[in-house]
Amino acid sequence: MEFFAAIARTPGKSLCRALSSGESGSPDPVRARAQHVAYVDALEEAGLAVTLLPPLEAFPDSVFVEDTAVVLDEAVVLCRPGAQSRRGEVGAMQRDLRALDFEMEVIRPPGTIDGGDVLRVGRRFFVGLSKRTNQAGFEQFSAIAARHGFSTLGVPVAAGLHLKSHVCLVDRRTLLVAPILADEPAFADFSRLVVPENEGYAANCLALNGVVLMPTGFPATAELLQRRELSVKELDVGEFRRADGGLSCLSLRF
Ligand code: CIR
Repeated sequence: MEFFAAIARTPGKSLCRALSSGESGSPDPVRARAQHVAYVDALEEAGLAVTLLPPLEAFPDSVFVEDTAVVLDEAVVLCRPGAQSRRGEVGAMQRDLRALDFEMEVIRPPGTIDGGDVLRVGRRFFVGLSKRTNQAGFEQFSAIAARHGFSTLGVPVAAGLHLKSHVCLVDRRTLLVAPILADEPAFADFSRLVVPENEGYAANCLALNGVVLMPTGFPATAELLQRRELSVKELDVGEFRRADGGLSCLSLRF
Protein backbone atom coordinates (compact mmCIF):
# COMPACT_ATOMS: atom_id res chain seq x y z
CA MET A 1 0.00 0.00 0.00
CA GLU A 2 2.46 2.56 -1.24
CA PHE A 3 0.87 5.76 -2.47
CA PHE A 4 2.41 8.97 -3.68
CA ALA A 5 -0.58 11.19 -4.45
CA ALA A 6 -4.21 11.82 -3.62
CA ILE A 7 -7.11 13.91 -4.82
CA ALA A 8 -9.60 15.33 -2.33
CA ARG A 9 -12.34 17.93 -2.53
CA THR A 10 -13.13 20.56 0.11
CA PRO A 11 -16.66 20.00 1.45
CA GLY A 12 -19.18 22.66 0.51
CA LYS A 13 -21.93 24.25 2.59
CA SER A 14 -24.37 21.97 0.75
CA LEU A 15 -22.86 18.96 2.57
CA CYS A 16 -25.72 19.42 5.06
CA ARG A 17 -28.01 18.06 2.30
CA ALA A 18 -25.87 14.99 1.53
CA LEU A 19 -27.53 11.61 1.15
CA SER A 20 -27.82 9.79 4.44
CA SER A 21 -29.40 6.64 5.76
CA GLY A 22 -28.85 7.60 9.39
CA GLU A 23 -30.74 9.49 12.01
CA SER A 24 -27.86 11.24 13.68
CA GLY A 25 -28.66 14.60 12.06
CA SER A 26 -27.21 16.27 9.00
CA PRO A 27 -23.49 17.13 8.80
CA ASP A 28 -22.36 20.53 10.03
CA PRO A 29 -20.41 22.09 7.13
CA VAL A 30 -18.17 24.18 9.41
CA ARG A 31 -17.09 21.25 11.58
CA ALA A 32 -16.80 19.09 8.45
CA ARG A 33 -14.41 21.60 6.94
CA ALA A 34 -12.14 21.47 10.00
CA GLN A 35 -12.20 17.66 9.97
CA HIS A 36 -11.37 17.71 6.29
CA VAL A 37 -8.36 19.99 6.86
CA ALA A 38 -7.02 17.50 9.43
CA TYR A 39 -7.66 14.64 6.99
CA VAL A 40 -5.70 16.34 4.22
CA ASP A 41 -2.88 17.08 6.69
CA ALA A 42 -2.77 13.38 7.62
CA LEU A 43 -2.51 12.36 3.95
CA GLU A 44 0.36 14.80 3.51
CA GLU A 45 2.09 13.56 6.68
CA ALA A 46 1.86 10.05 5.20
CA GLY A 47 3.86 11.34 2.23
CA LEU A 48 1.10 11.90 -0.33
CA ALA A 49 1.02 14.97 -2.55
CA VAL A 50 -2.59 16.11 -2.27
CA THR A 51 -4.48 17.91 -5.02
CA LEU A 52 -7.29 19.73 -3.24
CA LEU A 53 -10.24 20.55 -5.47
CA PRO A 54 -12.72 23.36 -4.69
CA PRO A 55 -16.21 22.69 -3.29
CA LEU A 56 -18.97 21.81 -5.76
CA GLU A 57 -22.03 23.30 -4.10
CA ALA A 58 -24.41 21.84 -6.69
CA PHE A 59 -23.42 18.35 -5.52
CA PRO A 60 -23.85 17.91 -1.75
CA ASP A 61 -22.01 14.55 -1.76
CA SER A 62 -19.08 15.67 -3.90
CA VAL A 63 -16.60 15.59 -1.00
CA PHE A 64 -16.81 11.78 -1.31
CA VAL A 65 -14.55 11.76 -4.36
CA GLU A 66 -13.68 8.08 -4.06
CA ASP A 67 -17.04 7.15 -5.59
CA THR A 68 -16.42 8.96 -8.87
CA ALA A 69 -13.35 7.12 -10.19
CA VAL A 70 -11.07 4.11 -9.74
CA VAL A 71 -7.38 4.34 -10.55
CA LEU A 72 -5.74 1.36 -12.26
CA ASP A 73 -2.14 2.57 -12.38
CA GLU A 74 -1.88 4.32 -15.75
CA ALA A 75 -5.65 4.36 -16.43
CA VAL A 76 -8.66 5.62 -14.56
CA VAL A 77 -12.21 4.29 -14.71
CA LEU A 78 -14.84 7.01 -14.48
CA CYS A 79 -17.65 5.54 -12.43
CA ARG A 80 -21.37 5.88 -12.94
CA PRO A 81 -22.66 6.32 -9.38
CA GLY A 82 -25.71 4.37 -8.33
CA ALA A 83 -27.35 7.49 -6.86
CA GLN A 84 -28.78 9.64 -9.64
CA SER A 85 -28.04 12.84 -7.68
CA ARG A 86 -24.30 12.05 -7.75
CA ARG A 87 -23.81 11.39 -11.47
CA GLY A 88 -22.86 14.99 -12.26
CA GLU A 89 -19.84 14.72 -9.94
CA VAL A 90 -18.11 12.51 -12.48
CA GLY A 91 -17.85 15.13 -15.23
CA ALA A 92 -16.11 17.49 -12.81
CA MET A 93 -13.67 14.77 -11.75
CA GLN A 94 -13.01 13.89 -15.40
CA ARG A 95 -11.97 17.50 -16.08
CA ASP A 96 -9.68 17.51 -13.05
CA LEU A 97 -8.11 14.18 -13.96
CA ARG A 98 -7.28 15.31 -17.50
CA ALA A 99 -4.30 17.26 -16.23
CA LEU A 100 -2.83 14.05 -14.80
CA ASP A 101 -2.58 12.25 -18.13
CA PHE A 102 -4.49 9.10 -17.24
CA GLU A 103 -6.02 6.97 -19.96
CA MET A 104 -9.78 7.34 -19.35
CA GLU A 105 -12.25 4.47 -19.32
CA VAL A 106 -15.97 4.92 -18.66
CA ILE A 107 -18.88 2.92 -17.23
CA ARG A 108 -21.98 3.28 -19.41
CA PRO A 109 -25.73 2.83 -18.75
CA PRO A 110 -27.28 0.62 -17.55
CA GLY A 111 -24.14 -0.06 -15.51
CA THR A 112 -23.68 1.65 -12.16
CA ILE A 113 -20.64 1.45 -9.91
CA ASP A 114 -19.41 3.52 -6.96
CA GLY A 115 -15.70 3.59 -6.16
CA GLY A 116 -16.62 2.80 -2.55
CA ASP A 117 -17.45 -0.70 -3.76
CA VAL A 118 -14.01 -1.28 -5.27
CA LEU A 119 -11.23 -2.67 -3.08
CA ARG A 120 -7.85 -3.10 -4.72
CA VAL A 121 -5.37 -5.68 -3.47
CA GLY A 122 -2.31 -5.84 -5.71
CA ARG A 123 -3.48 -6.85 -9.19
CA ARG A 124 -6.92 -7.89 -7.91
CA PHE A 125 -10.12 -5.96 -7.38
CA PHE A 126 -12.92 -7.06 -5.09
CA VAL A 127 -16.13 -5.37 -6.23
CA GLY A 128 -19.16 -5.05 -3.99
CA LEU A 129 -22.51 -5.83 -5.54
CA SER A 130 -24.51 -3.40 -3.49
CA LYS A 131 -27.34 -0.91 -3.53
CA ARG A 132 -25.09 1.30 -5.68
CA THR A 133 -23.15 -1.14 -7.89
CA ASN A 134 -25.13 -3.40 -10.20
CA GLN A 135 -24.19 -6.50 -12.19
CA ALA A 136 -23.83 -4.52 -15.45
CA GLY A 137 -21.47 -2.08 -13.76
CA PHE A 138 -19.46 -4.95 -12.32
CA GLU A 139 -19.22 -6.66 -15.72
CA GLN A 140 -18.10 -3.49 -17.50
CA PHE A 141 -15.57 -2.75 -14.80
CA SER A 142 -14.25 -6.34 -14.95
CA ALA A 143 -13.77 -6.14 -18.72
CA ILE A 144 -11.86 -2.85 -18.40
CA ALA A 145 -9.76 -4.17 -15.51
CA ALA A 146 -8.92 -7.34 -17.47
CA ARG A 147 -7.65 -5.24 -20.39
CA HIS A 148 -5.31 -3.53 -17.95
CA GLY A 149 -4.07 -6.78 -16.39
CA PHE A 150 -6.23 -6.94 -13.25
CA SER A 151 -8.59 -9.68 -12.09
CA THR A 152 -11.93 -9.00 -10.39
CA LEU A 153 -14.18 -10.84 -8.00
CA GLY A 154 -17.74 -9.80 -7.08
CA VAL A 155 -18.70 -9.74 -3.40
CA PRO A 156 -22.36 -9.47 -2.36
CA VAL A 157 -22.97 -6.58 0.06
CA ALA A 158 -26.12 -7.49 1.95
CA ALA A 159 -26.32 -4.41 4.18
CA GLY A 160 -24.88 -0.94 4.51
CA LEU A 161 -23.75 1.30 1.69
CA HIS A 162 -20.60 -0.06 0.05
CA LEU A 163 -18.16 -2.97 0.20
CA LYS A 164 -15.57 -0.68 1.78
CA SER A 165 -18.06 0.34 4.47
CA HIS A 166 -17.22 -3.13 5.82
CA VAL A 167 -13.64 -3.96 4.87
CA CYS A 168 -10.20 -2.48 4.22
CA LEU A 169 -6.69 -3.76 3.67
CA VAL A 170 -4.37 -2.94 6.58
CA ASP A 171 -1.24 -4.70 5.37
CA ARG A 172 -0.39 -6.82 2.35
CA ARG A 173 -2.11 -9.92 3.68
CA THR A 174 -4.50 -8.65 6.33
CA LEU A 175 -8.03 -7.34 6.02
CA LEU A 176 -9.88 -5.48 8.73
CA VAL A 177 -13.51 -6.60 8.40
CA ALA A 178 -16.86 -5.90 10.01
CA PRO A 179 -18.65 -9.00 11.36
CA ILE A 180 -20.96 -9.03 8.30
CA LEU A 181 -17.98 -10.03 6.09
CA ALA A 182 -16.05 -12.10 8.63
CA ASP A 183 -16.80 -15.36 6.80
CA GLU A 184 -16.92 -14.05 3.24
CA PRO A 185 -15.41 -16.80 1.03
CA ALA A 186 -13.93 -14.23 -1.40
CA PHE A 187 -11.48 -13.25 1.37
CA ALA A 188 -10.41 -16.80 2.25
CA ASP A 189 -6.75 -16.13 1.28
CA PHE A 190 -6.37 -13.30 3.80
CA SER A 191 -5.73 -13.10 7.46
CA ARG A 192 -8.76 -11.27 8.92
CA LEU A 193 -9.08 -8.96 11.89
CA VAL A 194 -12.75 -8.74 12.80
CA VAL A 195 -13.90 -5.55 14.49
CA PRO A 196 -16.47 -5.95 17.27
CA GLU A 197 -20.15 -5.68 16.34
CA ASN A 198 -20.50 -2.26 18.02
CA GLU A 199 -17.46 -0.88 16.13
CA GLY A 200 -18.50 -1.84 12.59
CA TYR A 201 -17.89 1.69 11.28
CA ALA A 202 -14.17 1.34 12.09
CA ALA A 203 -13.76 -1.32 9.38
CA ASN A 204 -13.32 1.61 7.00
CA CYS A 205 -9.71 2.57 7.67
CA LEU A 206 -7.02 3.79 5.31
CA ALA A 207 -3.58 2.19 5.24
CA LEU A 208 -1.04 4.50 3.62
CA ASN A 209 2.72 4.10 3.49
CA GLY A 210 3.03 2.35 6.87
CA VAL A 211 0.36 4.20 8.85
CA VAL A 212 -3.26 3.19 9.33
CA LEU A 213 -5.66 6.13 9.55
CA MET A 214 -8.72 5.16 11.56
CA PRO A 215 -11.78 7.01 12.87
CA THR A 216 -11.66 8.21 16.51
CA GLY A 217 -13.81 6.54 19.11
CA PHE A 218 -13.25 2.83 18.39
CA PRO A 219 -10.87 1.64 21.12
CA ALA A 220 -11.22 -2.11 20.54
CA THR A 221 -10.36 -1.71 16.85
CA ALA A 222 -7.42 0.55 17.68
CA GLU A 223 -6.14 -2.17 20.01
CA LEU A 224 -6.62 -4.89 17.38
CA LEU A 225 -4.46 -2.90 14.96
CA GLN A 226 -1.84 -1.98 17.54
CA ARG A 227 -1.50 -5.61 18.62
CA ARG A 228 -0.58 -6.31 14.98
CA GLU A 229 2.17 -3.70 15.43
CA LEU A 230 0.49 -1.40 12.97
CA SER A 231 1.06 2.29 13.46
CA VAL A 232 -2.32 3.92 13.96
CA LYS A 233 -3.42 7.54 13.64
CA GLU A 234 -6.95 8.45 14.71
CA LEU A 235 -8.95 11.13 12.92
CA ASP A 236 -12.35 12.60 13.71
CA VAL A 237 -14.60 12.13 10.68
CA GLY A 238 -17.85 12.31 12.63
CA GLU A 239 -19.49 14.87 10.34
CA PHE A 240 -18.88 12.68 7.29
CA ARG A 241 -20.22 9.66 9.13
CA ARG A 242 -23.57 11.46 9.43
CA ALA A 243 -23.72 11.21 5.62
CA ASP A 244 -22.58 7.55 5.56
CA GLY A 245 -19.03 8.51 4.59
CA GLY A 246 -15.72 7.50 6.08
CA LEU A 247 -11.99 7.80 5.68
CA SER A 248 -11.60 6.05 2.35
CA CYS A 249 -14.35 7.91 0.53
CA LEU A 250 -12.76 11.32 1.11
CA SER A 251 -9.91 10.76 -1.36
CA LEU A 252 -8.69 9.01 -4.48
CA ARG A 253 -5.24 7.59 -3.87
CA PHE A 254 -2.59 6.44 -6.31
C1 CIR B 1 -23.70 8.69 -0.49
O1 CIR B 1 -24.72 8.21 0.02
O2 CIR B 1 -23.37 8.46 -1.66
C2 CIR B 1 -22.82 9.58 0.36
N1 CIR B 1 -23.66 10.29 1.29
C3 CIR B 1 -21.76 8.79 1.08
C4 CIR B 1 -20.74 8.17 0.19
C5 CIR B 1 -19.67 7.45 0.92
N2 CIR B 1 -18.73 6.95 0.01
C6 CIR B 1 -17.86 5.99 0.28
O3 CIR B 1 -17.89 5.43 1.36
N3 CIR B 1 -17.02 5.63 -0.67
